[in-house]
Amino acid sequence: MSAYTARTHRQQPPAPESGSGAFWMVAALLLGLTLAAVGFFALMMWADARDARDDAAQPAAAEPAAATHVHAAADHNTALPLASFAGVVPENAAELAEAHKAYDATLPPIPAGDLVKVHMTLKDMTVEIAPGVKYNTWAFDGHGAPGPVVHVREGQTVEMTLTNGGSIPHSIDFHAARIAPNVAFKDVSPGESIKYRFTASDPGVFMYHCGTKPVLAHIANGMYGAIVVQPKEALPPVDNEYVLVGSEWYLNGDGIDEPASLDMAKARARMADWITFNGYANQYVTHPLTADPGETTRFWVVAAGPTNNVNFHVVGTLLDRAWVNSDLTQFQRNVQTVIVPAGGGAVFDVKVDQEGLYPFVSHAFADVDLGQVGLLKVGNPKGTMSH
Ligand SMILES: [Cu+2]
Repeated sequence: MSAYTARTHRQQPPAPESGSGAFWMVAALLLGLTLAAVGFFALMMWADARDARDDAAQPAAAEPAAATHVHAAADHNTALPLASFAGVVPENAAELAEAHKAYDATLPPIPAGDLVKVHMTLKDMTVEIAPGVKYNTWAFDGHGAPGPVVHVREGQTVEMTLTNGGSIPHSIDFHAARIAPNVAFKDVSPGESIKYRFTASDPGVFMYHCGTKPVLAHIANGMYGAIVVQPKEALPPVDNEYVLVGSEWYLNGDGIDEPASLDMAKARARMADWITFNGYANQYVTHPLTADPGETTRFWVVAAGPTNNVNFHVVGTLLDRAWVNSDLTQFQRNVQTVIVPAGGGAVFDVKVDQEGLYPFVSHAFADVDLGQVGLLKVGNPKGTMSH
């Protein structure tokens, strides 16, 4: 698994072969051609300028086209042509990946009592989304992305308080809630808070996210997370439980010398630069999740998007139990790959007997190439994964 070999952001141009006669002959020829081309384009520009002057003298017949141009110019996050920064990392990426503290995927315990109070403060903050790649997020609870995992039991009441410590309005929408969204999920101005309650009546793993318009931008900027609602009647017991939130990032720069921000045109075009589990490319390749041979591991998976599904698959085994669409009333057995739709969730149990490194991926392999892969390290295998 070559995680960071794609390319680094400073590539040296090839050195010219100085002192070669052939080189100078070619150079002279190219110079001549260039001068001819410049002359031709100068002539064309003069003709265009004359046409434009003539057009300006006409009544404003082309108003709608002009208005469209103004709109495009106002969208200053748009850079054309769309430039990809996929796989662009600094030279010391491997070292930085090692130093990165991986997002803790372990499912946290359920708080006691009938009422679970959750308080998140939104912050504008810069986080790393790949080794040496910085991004300006709007983050839930100072976590970067995803926000904290909320874990409750079916029947508990969640009291959500959202404080907006950012610079523009935000909100929080829980897919696990049955509640009037115009009341609960409304925008909160900077410096203000909103508080609402809902009963966790539906078990499963659900997405939460900012629902402020344009939602594409707010989710793409890191405003998402997972809430796990355990069913009253317990699922089969397992040995390890991990939460994975899939998402993708759309960058207006490589994020290396200065943090990148959202490129909205790329988000609309679905042209991601990085695709991640828990917000950081390949973090569980460098820092694998663990299990012992013979243990069963449960993955609670949410696809936050904003747009991509997660095609969940574990290399080297099958999904022993798959609660598709996080419908916990029934599961499929021994399936290979399950789609977790953008805005959806699913739960997977995997029992691995043989020691080894088992990659968990989105089996849409462009996603793996952009960082949506991790390892389940079973036991203490020797060597590294070369898949
Ligand atoms: Cu928001």
